[in-house]
Amino acid sequence: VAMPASAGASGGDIFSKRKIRAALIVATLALGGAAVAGPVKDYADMCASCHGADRLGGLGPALIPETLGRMRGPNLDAVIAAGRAATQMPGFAEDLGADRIAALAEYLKTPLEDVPDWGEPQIMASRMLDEDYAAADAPVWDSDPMNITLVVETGDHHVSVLDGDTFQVLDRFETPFAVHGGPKFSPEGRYVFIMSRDGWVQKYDLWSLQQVGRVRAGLNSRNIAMSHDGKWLAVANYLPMSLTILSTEDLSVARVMEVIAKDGTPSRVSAVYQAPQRQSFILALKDAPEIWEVATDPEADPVYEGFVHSREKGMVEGIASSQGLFARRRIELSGPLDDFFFDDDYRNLIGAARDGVRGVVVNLNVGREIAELPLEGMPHLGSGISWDRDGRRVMATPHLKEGKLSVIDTETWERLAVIQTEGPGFFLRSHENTPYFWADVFFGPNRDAMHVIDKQSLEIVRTLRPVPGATVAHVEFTRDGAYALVSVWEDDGAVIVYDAQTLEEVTRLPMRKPSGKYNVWNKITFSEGTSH
Ligand code: DHE
Repeated sequence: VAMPASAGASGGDIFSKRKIRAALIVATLALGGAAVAGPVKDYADMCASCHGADRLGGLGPALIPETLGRMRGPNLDAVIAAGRAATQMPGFAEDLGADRIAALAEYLKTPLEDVPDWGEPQIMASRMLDEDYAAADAPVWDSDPMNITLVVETGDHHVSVLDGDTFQVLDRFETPFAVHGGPKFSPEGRYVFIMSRDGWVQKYDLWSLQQVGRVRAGLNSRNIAMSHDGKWLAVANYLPMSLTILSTEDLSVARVMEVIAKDGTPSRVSAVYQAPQRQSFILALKDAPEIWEVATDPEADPVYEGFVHSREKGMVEGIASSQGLFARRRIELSGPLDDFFFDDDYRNLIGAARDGVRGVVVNLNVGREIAELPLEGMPHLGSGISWDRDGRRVMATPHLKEGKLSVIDTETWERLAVIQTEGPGFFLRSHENTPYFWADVFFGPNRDAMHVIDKQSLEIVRTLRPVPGATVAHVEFTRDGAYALVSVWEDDGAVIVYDAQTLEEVTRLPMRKPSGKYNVWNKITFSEGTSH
């Protein structure tokens, strides 16, 4: 039975942890220790009641390699031995000892033998709509609704809702365990949808400051995308290999698309994005050389450039699996793409080839690769941003394996410049009203540095080091671009607000390992310099 993955949200009460351990021991004795000794039995005795008999999660998160392999922080043995701070997870060092803990950790790293069905009936059975939720007629606060900014706090699985003018915290609510990727706002900015790596999707009403409900759309998921009209939310899954499309209205299932490549290979979905001008979702397959385009508005066929253009020119074979809503088009590639970026009108997609040394440009209208450029050092194109420079539209991307940023001309697809940084970075951010873009140094000894770079000269104008030794990463701007919010990505971290012009610190808001930050206006207007 699926239960809300709310582990860890309600604080690290030592007494409740003791109670959990005591209850587990009593339960084990009552069962008479039926199974054979070993990690499977230890799992059943100690872990299953919170993490699910099938390791797919319950009160606590799923304990499968797809989830565990992604978690940063203390290693698995240490978490089993000592518990996890600020969560309900107790320590088992006394009960199990080092050898049994090591065996248990190894067991958790083995893939599941069987992935249970996770289709419409299972997803619908997991849906929980909050009974005490009441939709407010107007916001229950008097801040600018377009300048609300969310901070995902991964330290204790919460989101803080900030007034973007005063930086006052209006609410701090619990999320599912291990949120990943950007939350997505409804087009008018009232509702936000948040996804966890365990596949939970949470709907929250910013006007009422209340959760509306949750549903488990996948067992292990990558990210979510909102349709152009706000009606549908696509969830990219690794487990099972599917794309789940939910109704944003009530989190019900609109469609579960099994992801199977043209040659019959089942595939995980690397990521899904909204292509607003195309009125479609674009997704990349991780295990097959294909991109899919899924229609979200059949009424808008004339501007549905992807389909119409291709159909008229007869350039793409096997265009759509069907007509109408959620019709699917396949674009075949020479190899799978891991991570990608779109140009401004969503005509072209630039993706990172698996070899980590090339970028591949795919024209989505004609449905084929049109250019290739050298991008060694594993470009992180998902973090790319674009702006105008010398009358040309350029984009920049960090590299996960090298301390540099590449700046690319999006007309000729040539690399114009390489900016050396103090180490490999993860996120880039800018805003149309600021002359700079901000680049973190997420990896290596200089992860406490944040470069501020001139968008025209491409010179680093300042390197900020707000907390020596602490990771600083990910920037979001206020609606007008006047302030930049930077995460001090540590458990006793903070969001630091900088004046985006003078680069002086304005204020510091204590936060628990803040990761991404998301401003309503910048997101719903597809502001230049933000992720989409
Ligand atoms: Fe992310 C966004 C993929 C590891 C924090 N990350 C994304 C997106 C993708 C992606 C496809 C865009 C989704 C979206 O916003 O809709 N991330 C990957 C990976 O493949 C990678 C390298 C390996 C993995 O673990 O899956 C990875 N990501 C991480 C982390 O280790 C980070 C730093 C910590 C964490 O929370 O797991 C991390 N990723 C983020 C954040 C965003 C993100 C904060 C949203 C950025 C934004 O501004 O929109």
